[in-house]
Amino acid sequence: MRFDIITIFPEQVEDHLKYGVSRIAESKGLVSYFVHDLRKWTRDVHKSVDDRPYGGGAGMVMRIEPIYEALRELKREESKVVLTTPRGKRLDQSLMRKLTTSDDHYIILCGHYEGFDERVHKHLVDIEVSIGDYILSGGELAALVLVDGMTRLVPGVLGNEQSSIEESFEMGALEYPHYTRPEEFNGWKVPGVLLSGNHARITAWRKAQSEKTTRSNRIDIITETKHAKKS
Ligand code: 6GU
Repeated sequence: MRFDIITIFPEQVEDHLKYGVSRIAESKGLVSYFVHDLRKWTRDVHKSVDDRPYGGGAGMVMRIEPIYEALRELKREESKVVLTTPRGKRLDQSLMRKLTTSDDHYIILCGHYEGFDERVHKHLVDIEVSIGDYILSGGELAALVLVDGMTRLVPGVLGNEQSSIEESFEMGALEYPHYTRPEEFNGWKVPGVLLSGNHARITAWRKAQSEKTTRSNRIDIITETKHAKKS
């Protein structure tokens, strides 16, 4: 898997990729990351990536030319171009998995300012992704969320494949609580059932706990999964 990330804050993105799952994936030779400064593809002395909107109004608009030039250099036949923008398709674990399995080269454009010249959306981008219903000041964090979530799904990246398969969202329920030593800390005890050695009881307890948390925090994923299974 290869990611090319185009941004006006290359240091921020590069720095993040030095830690955790991306560092491991890269050191195993399973994923490579290339971070590019969008200003590299500007031609004016000010290296401007944005301009005032036609028709007037507040804010600035990302210009198409530097993006076009960047893609002309980076894009190959098989590349998919992703734009991070609050108006994109909302990212969830199933989209994360679908993207990871369907292609091997992603070019990610990090959104900024008021948005992009509409011709970027229309002619240069394959997929628009939002990471949730709120507004961030820039697309870098969103791009990093996407890259992190996809990287950990690349086969061989995680030590324990099961840990990603069994996880929350795709199962239609949130995780059950975990405990480790000591058995008692500060008067706070580990639930007795987990020390019982009775695996049937432990499994039943975990399922009940998982349902309780999901009902109280995320009733929407219970209903969504039911509907998905029917269709
Ligand atoms: Cl992808 N970009 C920005 N700027 N804000 C967001 C987002 C993306 N997803 C949710 N909020």
